[in-house]
Amino acid sequence: MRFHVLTLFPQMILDGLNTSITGRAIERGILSVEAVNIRDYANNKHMKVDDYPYGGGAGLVMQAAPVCAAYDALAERAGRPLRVVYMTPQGHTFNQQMAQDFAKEEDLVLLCGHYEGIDERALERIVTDHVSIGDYVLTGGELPAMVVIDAVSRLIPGVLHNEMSSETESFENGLLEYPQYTRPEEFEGMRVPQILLSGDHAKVDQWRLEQSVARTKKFRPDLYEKYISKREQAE
Ligand code: 6GU
Repeated sequence: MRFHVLTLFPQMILDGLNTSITGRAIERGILSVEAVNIRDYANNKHMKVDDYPYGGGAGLVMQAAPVCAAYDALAERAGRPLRVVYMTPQGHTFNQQMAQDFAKEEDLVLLCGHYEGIDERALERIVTDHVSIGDYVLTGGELPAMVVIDAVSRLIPGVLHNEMSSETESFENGLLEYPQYTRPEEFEGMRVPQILLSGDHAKVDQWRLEQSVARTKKFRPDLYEKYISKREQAE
C-alpha cells in the first residue's frame, strides 16, 4: 500500500514512520510513505503557501492553489483520482472500522492542515473523507496522519510478523485485550495466573475471553453494552 502525505512538515512524517514496525515494512517494500511538501507547489517566488483570512480573524489560512497542485501531481502520476483523507478536528472520529476500510486502498492521500486550516475551495475540490482522531485540538494534521497510517499499516498482510495478532487484539472482536504475562513466574511477590502455566489451551482461551469481557465492562461500559446486545442478537 502506498501512503502519500500532503504536508508543510514532511520531515515530521518521515521521522515518525521510518522506525519500528512501519519502518521495517517500508524497508521490505510492503508499504511506502511519501511525504509531499506542499511548499514545493507554491506558485510564487517567495514560496508563500498561506495568507490572511477573508472577513478577518486570527491566523493564516493555507491557500487552495498549492494544495490542489500537490494533489494533481499525485493523481496524474497514478492516472486516476485518489482517495484524499483530510485530517481535521471537524471530521468523523477515526476507528478500527475506518482503518479496515482504508486498508483496501492501493493508494491513500492524507492531507494535513496547519494554522487556521485550508481554503474551503481546495477541500471541496479534492477531499473525499474528513477524519478526526478525537475531541481535542492539535496544532496540525501530521500526528493524526501518522496515527491513521500506523493503524492501517498493521492491517496490511505481512506488516505484522504474526498474521493472527492484528485479529486477536483489542477492538477486532469489540472487546479490550486480556492481560499478558511473561517471565519470571513471580515478580515482587505477584504470581502469573496459574491457568496460564497449565498448558490447557481450551482453559486458557476461556480465561482470556472472561478477562476481556470483565475488562471491557469495567473500563469501556459503552463497548460492553454493544458486545452484550450483539451476543443476544446471535442467540
Ligand atoms: Cl485530524 N487535526 C487537528 N489539527 N487536531 C485534531 C485532529 C486532527 N483530530 C483531533 N484533533
